[in-house]
Amino acid sequence: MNELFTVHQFPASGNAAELPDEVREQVCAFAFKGHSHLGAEIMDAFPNLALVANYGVGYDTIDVAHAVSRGIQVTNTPDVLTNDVADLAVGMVLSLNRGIGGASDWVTSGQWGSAGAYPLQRTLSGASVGIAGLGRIGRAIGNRLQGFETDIHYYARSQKDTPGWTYHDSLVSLAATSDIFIVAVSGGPDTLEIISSEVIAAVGADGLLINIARGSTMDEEALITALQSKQIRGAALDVYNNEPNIDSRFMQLDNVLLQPHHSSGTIETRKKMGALQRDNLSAFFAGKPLITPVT
Ligand code: 8YV
Repeated sequence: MNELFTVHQFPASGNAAELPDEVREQVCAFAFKGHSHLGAEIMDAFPNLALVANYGVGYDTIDVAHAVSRGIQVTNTPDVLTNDVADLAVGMVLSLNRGIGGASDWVTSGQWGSAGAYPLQRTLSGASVGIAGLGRIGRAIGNRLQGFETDIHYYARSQKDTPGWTYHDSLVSLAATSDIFIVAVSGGPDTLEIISSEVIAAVGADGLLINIARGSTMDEEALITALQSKQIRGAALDVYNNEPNIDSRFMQLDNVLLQPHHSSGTIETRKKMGALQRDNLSAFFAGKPLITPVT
């Protein structure tokens, strides 16, 4: 980036006013990374801002409505991360369902020798998998889990062309049907806490909940209560509210698999995400059409 563009680092304090006025006036594009809020106040500190190029497919922390109102374009990095995100979701399903983490601890702690065989786990083949959100990532998860001979159900705003998969028009109905309930919806105001206490209750005492989407989609208080009281069998989470300083009660639970929001975190995919972000910036500066605009 530094060779291609004149780059100014945004102040670590988050306070745009720390940048000299002439720099704020010169800046016309942001290379945005991370999950902090990018709202009107920051955008408006840059009078000539015309592009926010996001490093990531999800742009829920960017105030897109404000960007549009100011004529600021927004781009993201779709497709290049779909496979890695879906792979991690499947890894979380396999690991949680078979207790792979606990089984490893069983060996390393010597319990295999002292206490005998590891407690029996559950079969994945034949299980009902419910996927909330059938965008690129939800579909890729379904395609993979179909290979494990599971029965795929999904919730989306409308029915999709997915022969053999069962559509549900309500999240409660999907959760009630699922042995394994996977959240793959986009973040943002439309999906805020849509995984409500009612949906979580419907997952049931035999059910697992996987969240690969955004912490904001979840009623986290209800999830923690359900996990503490074993109202659901377990949860595998890659995303939370207040990352990376997540609710410490998660760390006290024995029925969770916790991942540090790294579903796109491979060398290959992060390179592709960076290249796509850079290519959007290059297109913008060359006056060409943006490659992956979201607005
Ligand atoms: C992050 C993600 O962008 O693409 C997304 O929406 O959640 C991730 O790939 C990544 O962690 C970089 O912030």
